[in-house]
Amino acid sequence: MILGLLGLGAVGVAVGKPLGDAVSRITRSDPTGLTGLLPATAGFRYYSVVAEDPVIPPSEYRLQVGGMVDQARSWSFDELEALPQTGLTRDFQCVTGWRVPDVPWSGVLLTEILNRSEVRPGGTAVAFDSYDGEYTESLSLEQARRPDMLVATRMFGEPIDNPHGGPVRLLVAPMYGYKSLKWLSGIRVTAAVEPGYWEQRGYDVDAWVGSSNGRRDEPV
Ligand SMILES: Nc1nc2c(c(=O)[nH]1)N[C@H]1C(S)=C(S)[C@@H](COP(=O)(O)O)O[C@H]1N2
Ligand SMILES: [Mo]
Repeated sequence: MILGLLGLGAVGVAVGKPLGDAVSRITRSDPTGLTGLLPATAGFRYYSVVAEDPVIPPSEYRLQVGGMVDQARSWSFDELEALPQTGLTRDFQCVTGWRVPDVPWSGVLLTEILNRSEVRPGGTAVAFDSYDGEYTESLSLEQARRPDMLVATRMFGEPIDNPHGGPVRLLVAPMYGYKSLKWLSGIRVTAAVEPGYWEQRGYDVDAWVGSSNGRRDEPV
């Protein structure tokens, strides 16, 4: 892994591995590092915890939904696009300090997918897996049913590109960016919250912007 090229600087958390230093790097598809200056994704820094990002053609994409549900199944990209679509415009904010205001997203509300899966009575949380084989995330079932939790297929009115987690990523709009898992491959309903990748390394599970992680919500 190539470390720290985007120069995010020190992260003011006392616990865990400093996220910014650990994972920020320039995309292979953009060795000039100018991605952040392109209009489509202006302001975004690119993050990945793996050396080789997964590349998933939309025609091969599958979202596996299982765990404590009565209707486990997989969804193709086209099937997701045939479900009711929701648009959300929200600030996107990384816990390391950068923020992109008013990002338009669209996709399927997580609760729409959960409803169609028929969550069993013992299910109280949701775990998320990535095609990268490393990154994971989690939400309580109550959080997952909020109207600002999206299985996102579009960003800035375009299909989500590969560095930003396309064809399908999670958008956890009211929380720090690390909750918004890229290259979403699986949704599992669980009996208890299973802390995700950064949460196992000291970051808050409940990552509400401005109320956690030492309130490091000032844009750099
Ligand atoms: N699979 C995966 N998802 C991920 C990450 C990651 O490293 N791998 N980084 C997270 C962090 S810390 C942030 S701030 C956002 C960044 O989104 P971007 O890379 O599209 O800018 O993705 C989140 N989702
Ligand atoms: Mo982040």
